[in-house]
Amino acid sequence: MASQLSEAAPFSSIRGNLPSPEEYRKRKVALISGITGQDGSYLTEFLLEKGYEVHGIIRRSSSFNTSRLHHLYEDQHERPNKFKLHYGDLGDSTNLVYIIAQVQPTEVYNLGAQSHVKVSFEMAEYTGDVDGLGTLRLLDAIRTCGLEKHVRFYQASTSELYGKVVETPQSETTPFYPRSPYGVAKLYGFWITVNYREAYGMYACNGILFNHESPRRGRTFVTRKISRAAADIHLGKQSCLYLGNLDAKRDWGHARDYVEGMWLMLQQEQPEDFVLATGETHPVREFVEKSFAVLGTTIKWRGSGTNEEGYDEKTGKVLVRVDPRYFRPAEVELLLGNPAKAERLLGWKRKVNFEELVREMVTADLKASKTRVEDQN
Ligand code: NDP
Ligand code: GDR
Repeated sequence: MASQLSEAAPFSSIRGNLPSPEEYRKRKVALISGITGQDGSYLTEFLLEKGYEVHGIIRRSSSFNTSRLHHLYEDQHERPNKFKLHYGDLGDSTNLVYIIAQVQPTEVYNLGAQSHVKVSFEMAEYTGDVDGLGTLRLLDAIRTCGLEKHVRFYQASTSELYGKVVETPQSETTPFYPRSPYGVAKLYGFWITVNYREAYGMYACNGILFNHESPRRGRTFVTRKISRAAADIHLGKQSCLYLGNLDAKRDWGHARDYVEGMWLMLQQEQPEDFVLATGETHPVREFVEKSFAVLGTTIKWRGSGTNEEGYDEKTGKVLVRVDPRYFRPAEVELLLGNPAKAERLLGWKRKVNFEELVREMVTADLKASKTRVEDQN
């Protein structure tokens, strides 16, 4: 895809003729890996609103993978020089160098990842390659282009780094103890970002983000699986929801709030690492109860372990069952973040609370379920 953006690649060579970092950063050009994901789509909207030219890396796929960007694509005809997608992959260094040289971004957001924790146990090497080494490849592509003093870099780090509970609430000073191949790969991503900051003076930040959700959340993550099933069960399209560990506790916020925090991290005097979280934790079981409650159904529980089930208080019908297939070989039982540093230094604060998040997701899934025709791809 040759770039047609008027402001792309304004400088004549990869390593020559670069203006000072201050001059270079007068343009506002963002490059996002993982732009087709939940966070990528919200971040794109946010940056376009701020007047950025936004470039994204998308993977070639035999099926349609840009549905979360569809509305922005339409908009592209109105703003032709503001939004551009480039084929690429975090496993392909040459391609990353080419994209960076062509786009000459002022900010790079590394959101691309195999982001599913359970899947990472089945695809451990691939997850390590993309989530761990992929971060290195992107950082090195910036250096190869001679832009290490010009580009600001955001790394999508995660509360999965904390893994096994050492202390709560978890903050920037809490020791890491990842519990999955995903967490371990992201540990590499975290430290290589710190290392490039210290070794090459790069403006590089880790956002240690706790779980954040939205109606655009992937359907196999637990919140969206629940909100979607609650809507489908309510409309008689599904009879029962099967889940794994109902006792796991997560600090759930709204993705739209969190992408603003990513941007804020890149607008400071000095690069630092920040936790973004709500400071509240809720069990999966409560997400189930609150989701069904939005639709007027009260869930009661009986049994225990793999025999536990949730039933409709009024009809007695069993609507939720446990399926051990969804258990993980090693689990992260409790996440609860302390966002005090981000609140103090970035002025960041989440806006959407837990109840509002659940309501928004269930309401969106109810609306979508009423008109959904299953995709044939
Ligand atoms: P998603 O799973 O929704 O999106 C992941 C994105 O990465 C997709 O665009 C996907 O492309 C892309 N991707 C996957 N593999 C590759 C690859 N090999 N090369 C290039 N791109 C690739 O994740 P989220 O939006 O929820 O999360 C964004 C980032 O933040 C991820 O790195 C995640 O690990 C991290 N994170 C997320 C949190 C959350 O609660 N959402 C919390 C903390 C961290 P495709 O669409 O083609 O699959
Ligand atoms: P998580 O999110 O692993 O925290 O990673 P997920 O929604 O997958 O799981 C949260 C908790 O729910 C339990 N659970 C189930 N999970 C799924 N997916 N499916 C089920 O049926 C189910 N039943 C119970 C899980 O065991 C777990 O304890 C997300 C991802 O976005 C990561 O990329 C990100 O880094 C972290 O959040 C912060």
